[in-house]
Amino acid sequence: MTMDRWQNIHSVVVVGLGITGLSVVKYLAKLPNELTIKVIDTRENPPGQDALPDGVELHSGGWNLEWLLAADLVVTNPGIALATPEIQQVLAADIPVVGDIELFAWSVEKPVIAITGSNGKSTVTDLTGVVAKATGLKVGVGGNIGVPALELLNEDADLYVLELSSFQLETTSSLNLKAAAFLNLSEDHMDRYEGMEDYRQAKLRIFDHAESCIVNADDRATYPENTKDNLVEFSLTQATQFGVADIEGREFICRNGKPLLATDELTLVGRHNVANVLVVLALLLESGIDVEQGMNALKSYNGLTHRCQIVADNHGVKWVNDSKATNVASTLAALSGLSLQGKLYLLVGGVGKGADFSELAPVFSTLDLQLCCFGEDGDQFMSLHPSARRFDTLEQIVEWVSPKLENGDMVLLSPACASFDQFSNFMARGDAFTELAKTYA
Ligand code: UMA
Ligand code: ADP
Repeated sequence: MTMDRWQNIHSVVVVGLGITGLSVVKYLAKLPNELTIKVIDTRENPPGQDALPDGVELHSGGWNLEWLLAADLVVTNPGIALATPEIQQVLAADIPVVGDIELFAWSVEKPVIAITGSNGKSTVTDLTGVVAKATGLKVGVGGNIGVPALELLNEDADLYVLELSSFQLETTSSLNLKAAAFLNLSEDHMDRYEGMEDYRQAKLRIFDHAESCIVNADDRATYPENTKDNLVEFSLTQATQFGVADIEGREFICRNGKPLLATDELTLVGRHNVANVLVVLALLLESGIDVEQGMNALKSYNGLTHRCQIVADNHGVKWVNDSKATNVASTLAALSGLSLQGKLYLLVGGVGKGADFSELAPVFSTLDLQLCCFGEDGDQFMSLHPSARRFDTLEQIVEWVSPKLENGDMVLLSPACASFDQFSNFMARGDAFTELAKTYA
């Protein structure tokens, strides 16, 4: 199967290094057919260049059209948009352009589960992996969550669970899935897409070769255009295959009306996490996995770092790191799950990615709020609440805030923006906040 795909491919150009590009190069170098591998990265000093295997040429700091147009296959990093003029020239020359997930699809021989959506992907991916492992399976968990999919093929596994971004799905066309979930759709990455429909269509590609398509009945944008008989719906509000029901005064997560567990048994907090758990169960049960042995792991799971995580709790003041909230919907989810006794100091800002933040204003107006705006697009939040105050950095905010804090207050970093203006990624931003919280709490 794999070799057929490669029959007429002798020269491959990998565009964009980073952890994806590096995983692609290493994977290509191990294939039995002797490929010529070249790498282009438009950055002056691309991450991963020191780890390139011998014999792989690198062109950095710009494009190299000659290399691109002489290739039999071009493999792009998810950070490179297909709309990039140089990539458009490659496509116009009938040279196939794929991403790392497509290469994974060509190779993988075990069942795969995949998850996409605007928010909750990493939580659902991680928890699906945790529960599947607890049932005794060997599970490889990766994709957009931070472990390149191709790296997973280095270890033996019974099942793969992949988080897929719209960027990765754009360049994937033959991934067979046991079960696929599209969690929700809200505005994100509007700097990369022409509009919401374009972004949605990229995500819908997850269902192209899925045996079971899990969709959110509370968000019709997650449904594929052509109704399929393999749709499985979940909902927090309607009777669907996977839903919640009140049974003698207690709320249960149910499959076809039959209770699986009570929501009060979950350690995870927030309604959005109940939805996430519905999806985890749908993915596993629809893939034919008996989740019984994984139920304790599901109940005790307390989430990934950087997602609404309490990082300091001193003198009655909670410091909460939700650095992974990189769009409006995720910040709204954090605010809707709050149980607040005092004032909320909310830290917002960073790279806005062309988003419209006005949706936050009505929610802000219901809170006892001090809004602290920072980073490149901090100004865009200034009109959303009368308390808004402008800072350059997280450090400046925490210095100003800490003498004011009283019992019952909360300091919440849920920035609704990407971090790349001031940090290498959302994890570095969350770590910086956590350090400050530990110093000032
Ligand atoms: N870039 C260039 N020129 C190049 C190549 C890249 O300018 O030639 C820039 C692009 O702006 C790009 C950025 O570099 O956006 C990122 O490239 P990278 O080297 O950081 O990429 P990787 O390290 O390979 O990380 C990628 C995903 N990054 C993106 O999709 C931007 C990671 O998702 C993913 O975890 C990793 O592959 C493994 O699959 C990150 C992400 O932000 C966490 N994803 C977006 C999101 O979740 O919202 C989709
Ligand atoms: P993703 O991988 O899609 O970015 P994460 O699980 O990392 O998703 O969560 C990102 C942010 O979205 C966090 O701030 C988290 O609290 C919030 N979130 C998690 N699940 C949901 C959901 N189902 N709906 C809305 N927001 C969510």
